[in-house]
Amino acid sequence: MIKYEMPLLDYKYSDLEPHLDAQTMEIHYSKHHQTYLDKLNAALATHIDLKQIDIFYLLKQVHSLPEEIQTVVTNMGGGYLNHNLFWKMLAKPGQTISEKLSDKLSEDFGSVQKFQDEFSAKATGLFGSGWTWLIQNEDGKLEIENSSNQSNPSLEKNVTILMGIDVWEHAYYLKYQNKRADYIAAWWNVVNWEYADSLLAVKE
Ligand code: MN3
Repeated sequence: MIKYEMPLLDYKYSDLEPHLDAQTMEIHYSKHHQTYLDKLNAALATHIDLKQIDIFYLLKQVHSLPEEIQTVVTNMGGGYLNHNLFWKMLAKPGQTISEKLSDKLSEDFGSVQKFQDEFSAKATGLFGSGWTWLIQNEDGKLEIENSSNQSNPSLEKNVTILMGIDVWEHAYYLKYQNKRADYIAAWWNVVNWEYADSLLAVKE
């Protein structure tokens, strides 16, 4: 039997105000994320022989699962995993960026500002629903990548995800309506730089 649970948040819904409003946070967590989880668990409950493993590894081997649940596990399991990551990648406003991360961003993008501009442009330009990620590839280089729907690059290749933004409309529509660029600009205020720094590998 295999069953996943909602993660706990390290902050209150209102802690990311005014950048991410409490109502959007509450609906996003308690309705959208909860629904991904419930539908994932419901699909898995039809196969009680499956063993509990981390959701990341379940998704990595989704093609070895019974065919009739592969699509629902990809979509709902992907949504479950991505939101687990998303909440951890957010923090109360006021975090500063470490020297280690700032140096690495400057090395790979020219400057922290250039990285942010490139990331914002990529997230603004993503067509439809999806995510924009900062990843560190196998060679140690930082890259920005988009994914559609509820996929993410670490499910397809050997990379580390350091940062990511949900650009599905449900992530911002209540406060920002069609103005995705405004949501992205506000999101920079609640990026968890410490989390990204903790995952950054630096070659000596
Ligand atoms: Mn979402």
